[in-house]
Amino acid sequence: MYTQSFNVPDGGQAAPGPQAVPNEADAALQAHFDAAIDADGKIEPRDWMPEAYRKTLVRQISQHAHSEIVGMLPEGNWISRAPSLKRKAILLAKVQDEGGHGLYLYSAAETLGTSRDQMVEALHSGKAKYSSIFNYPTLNWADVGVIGWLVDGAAIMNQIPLCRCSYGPYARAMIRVCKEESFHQRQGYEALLTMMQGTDEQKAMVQDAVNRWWWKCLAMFGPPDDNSPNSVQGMRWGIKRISNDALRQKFVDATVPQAEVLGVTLPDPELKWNEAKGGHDFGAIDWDEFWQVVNGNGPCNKERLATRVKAWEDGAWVREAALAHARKQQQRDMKEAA
Ligand code: BYC
Repeated sequence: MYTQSFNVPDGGQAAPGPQAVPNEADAALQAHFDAAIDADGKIEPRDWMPEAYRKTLVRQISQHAHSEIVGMLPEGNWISRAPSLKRKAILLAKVQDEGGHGLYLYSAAETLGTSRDQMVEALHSGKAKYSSIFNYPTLNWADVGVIGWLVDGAAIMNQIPLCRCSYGPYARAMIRVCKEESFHQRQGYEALLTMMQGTDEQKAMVQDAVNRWWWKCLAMFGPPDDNSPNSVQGMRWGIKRISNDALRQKFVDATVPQAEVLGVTLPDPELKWNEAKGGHDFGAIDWDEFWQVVNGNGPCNKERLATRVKAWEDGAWVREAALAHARKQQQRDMKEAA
């Protein structure tokens, strides 16, 4: 079962970040917290918060951070094979941005009293989840464009409401993340537009990539609302603002006209406009496949984790050197102050 609960105290034990208080004294603090949530206010790191709220945030933010970091891998594979200097420079910048998003998010989660080392350990040991979407392979250059257009497009749809999340550090991190994601989405769409003006072979590559990624992107929004155990409380706390199904619907409705302009067919014979609901109907998502992937059995889960663990181990000397330097600096500062 995925959780970071092992590093978030359950009872009244004080966490290094926001102050925890014994349960008996909670009523007034709880009322203050509830009032802030009801008034659509922000909760900040030093504010009292229920432990369940803290845990939910650590779970979601750390999972989000891991997704950004693991998300660097499928596209990173293509940096050395980008078809031009321009595409290479764009892809390098994009992958670097994802690394930055991971760092803002780890920092936001650290304000809740969980260290980055603890979060990284949870990822590397397989306890922590990251987005299902990054467990699929990137087979050709069109996949890189489709990741920008559809994966980042889905990410933006999910993340714009998070800019209004009740937890201040997460909401503020998401504002910058969303601006950068918007660039990522456009570069992907533009790369695909270029390919769609090319040879028949290039057009076929784009269609093939869309066929392989479409359903995986719909599943990215998480299980249907009636099978989403965290949604009700997440919405009550103002962490989630729009439900998994509502975001999925918005994504489909926004993407259909973009596909028409691009000249690709979305691989769903049941996809059609429904005048009565003011949105598109679409076919059934394969949730068995989704859970297989989430539970570690997707096509690339093992490879992705192994790559992250190796990068961490290979970087041990850098962390040791940085710590040694910090210790020396501290000793020098203390000597000077004495
Ligand atoms: N993959 O009750 P639910 C990016 C889990 S980064 C894996 O609906 P919740 C990008 C869920 O964790 C994209 N697991 O949960 C980066 C829960 O399990 P636990 C990442 C998933 O939290 C680089 C269980 O299923 N974005 O786009 O209310 C390059 C039940 O779900 C997934 C974020 O992380 C999934 N797709 O809602 C390019 C955004 N979906 O934890 C692009 C922040 C669900 O109880 N996160 N699960 O064991 C969220 O908005 C929410 O956490 C979710 C799930 C909508 C993902």
